[in-house]
Amino acid sequence: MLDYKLYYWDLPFRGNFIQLFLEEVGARYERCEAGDLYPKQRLTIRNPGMAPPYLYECKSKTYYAQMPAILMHLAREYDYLPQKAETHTLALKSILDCNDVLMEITNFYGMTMWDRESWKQFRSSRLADWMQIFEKTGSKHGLKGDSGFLLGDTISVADIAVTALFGTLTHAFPTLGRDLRTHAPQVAGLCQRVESRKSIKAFLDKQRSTLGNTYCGGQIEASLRQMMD
Ligand SMILES: N[C@@H](CCC(=O)N[C@@H](CS)C(=O)NCC(=O)O)C(=O)O
Repeated sequence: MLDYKLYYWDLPFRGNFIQLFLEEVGARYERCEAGDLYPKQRLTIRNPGMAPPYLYECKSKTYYAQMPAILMHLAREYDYLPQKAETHTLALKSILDCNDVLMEITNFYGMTMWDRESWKQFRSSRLADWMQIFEKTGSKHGLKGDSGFLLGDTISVADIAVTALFGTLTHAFPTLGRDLRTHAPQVAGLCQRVESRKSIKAFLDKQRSTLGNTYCGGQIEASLRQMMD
């Protein structure tokens, strides 16, 4: 008996935000091909949504789209949200920040390809600033290189999101691991710790052995790869 079906391509990019969470909480789920719903069924499902990921919740026969909304829904279901108003809001803010980074690093989902100059500028300014934003958020809530979490002393959905963002990115593009260790050393440590959690590790080991260092696929991944040195 399944709890969820996740409709996404066999790619880490945005799907891993949901998959790492489902693995962390031990939910019974299967990943289904995005094309089973997208684009033909996107207007006919309960709660229509523009693009994958789509999460189907079996118990309510309900679909959810928009990665941040899906994660917030799951976090509420499994009690992975901080209790205080400020940190609760910061959990959502962190997920939205992650989603912005995904959009920026893919140049608005491949609307234009990277060139050396624009990539250099992005890497040294906005990407570095994004990393520092997460680092400062973590520091404020007691995150250390070898202990703690982004928003306090308990794991929350924000830790899953930040790991799905930077763990996935630096695995796909190891050279960006240097940037993360420079601008956000404590976040780098957090990603390693979250990736080592038992069920997440088993999932990532399997995914990485089949997909290698694939990230978001398509021409935009090829363009990103050309930028790495
Ligand atoms: N804001 C949405 C973005 C969804 C999105 O752009 N999905 C990509 C794949 S990661 C896609 O399928 N785009 C095709 C489209 O928008 O038609 C979310 O966070 O889930």
